[in-house]
Order: sequence, then structure tokens, then C-alpha cells
Amino acid sequence: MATPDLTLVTLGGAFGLRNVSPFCLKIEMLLETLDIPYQLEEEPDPRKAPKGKLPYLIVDGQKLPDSELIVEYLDELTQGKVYAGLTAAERAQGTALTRLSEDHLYWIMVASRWLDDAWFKNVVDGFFHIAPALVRPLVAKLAQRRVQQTYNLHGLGRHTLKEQEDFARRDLQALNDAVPEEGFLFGATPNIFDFTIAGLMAGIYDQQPPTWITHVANDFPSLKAYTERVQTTTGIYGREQAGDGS
Ligand SMILES: N[C@@H](CCC(=O)N[C@@H](CS)C(=O)NCC(=O)O)C(=O)O
Repeated sequence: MATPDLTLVTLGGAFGLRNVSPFCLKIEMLLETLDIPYQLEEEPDPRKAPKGKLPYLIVDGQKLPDSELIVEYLDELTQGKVYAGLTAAERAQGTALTRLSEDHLYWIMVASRWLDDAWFKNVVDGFFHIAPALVRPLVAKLAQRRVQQTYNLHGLGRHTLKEQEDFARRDLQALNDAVPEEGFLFGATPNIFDFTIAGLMAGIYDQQPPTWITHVANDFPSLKAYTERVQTTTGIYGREQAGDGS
């Protein structure tokens, strides 16, 4: 069967990052590693995505949203290469780390960008430069309110900043303890679960200027070195300039 024509549609860059979205970075890393040809396209407005979120993959003209569904599709396309060699226990551990990263730590990272009033100007410059100057502050403020509501609904938004920092520290400690000093989660080559963690951590370590969560993450040098290792091995970096992972 011929390889389908694939285009990965991502959010694009801001804050010194080439790609601000951990979900998009994860899929870029996976496609590179599977050595599947694809094109990259940027869509700065997630509302134009099929489910209002990025990334989505265009497969021969058909839009496939959600990074996890994209992973499943790529596993099928490659006849099982995505999870090849993993035991059931490793997959279980990988799935648990994915949920920790994408459904908990991710939201604290989002809050550190959007809900810190001193940092929010970077979000406005990074995400809302496409809005006409006159309405930009209002559009940005409305979007910020939506993020606050979502964060409150999740539950994390009901905690003090100190409590949020402690939640983040426990998540980061768990990731730091889960990743090895050398190599990758489940061996000498990185796999989808490494891409999930490194996709998220790349943005946390390299966003410019740093948010408060970057300072917490800097207390975990093993996790930082691991994040660099995954980016170097895949050749996919979150930051604009490859190299200089200091
Ligand atoms: N479960 C989705 C999450 C994707 C996601 O949250 N993407 C963010 C960018 S990092 C987004 O598009 N947010 C826009 C919004 O929620 O309005 C996936 O795995 O693809």
C-alpha cells in the first residue's frame, strides 16, 4: 500500500519556541522516528481545527484530530511499529505517565503562561498578534477568562499558587524519578512515551522568558538532560534554535 499524503497541522511558535504545543511536538517526534514523510503546516487559530484543538493530521485530504488518535492511526499504518517491543507493563507505565503529563502537569504549565498577570503580555504578543490592534486586549482578556474557567473546572485553579507549585513539583519529581540517567524510558531508543514527556518538558525548559514552572523544573537536572537527549536523538526541538540546551 502506498504511504498516504500526510500534513501535520500545528499551532506554531511563540516565546522563543518553534512549536509551543507539546501535543504537536510529540507527533513531530514520532513521525520523524518512524521515518514517514510528512509536511508541516501552521494554524495559529485552534478554532479552525476540527475539534477546536491542535494538532490534527490531514491524511489524503481527511482531517484526523487529537494527538492520541493520531498515534493510534500511525501505529495501524506502520503495522504496530509505535508500540513494538513494549511489554504490557511498560505500556501501562507509559500510559500513566502520559496522563500525568497531558492531563495534569500540562494544565499547570498553561496556567503559568496564561494566568500569571506579569507573564500574560507574552501570551498576548505570542498568540494574539493576528488580532487587529484595536480589539487585541479585549480578545486576549476573554481568552484568558476561558482558560481560568477551564482551570477552575479541572480543579487545579481552586488552589493557591503555592499549592499549584507543590502539585507541579510532585509531578516533576515523578517524571524525574521515572526517566533513566542514560538512554530512554524503555531502552536505548526513544518511543512514543518519551516523546510525550519530552514534548511537554521542552516547552517548560525553553520558553522565553521562563515562567514560574520553568524555575521549579530547573530543580530537576536529570529530567532536563533527558529532555535534551530525546530532542537530540529525534532531531526535533521545541526551541527555535537547535542546540544550546544549557
Ligand atoms: N487531547 C488533545 C489536546 C490538544 C490541545 O490541548 N492543544 C492545545 C494546544 S497545546 C489547543 O489547541 N488549545 C486550544 C484550545 O483549547 O482552545 C490532543 O492530544 O491533541
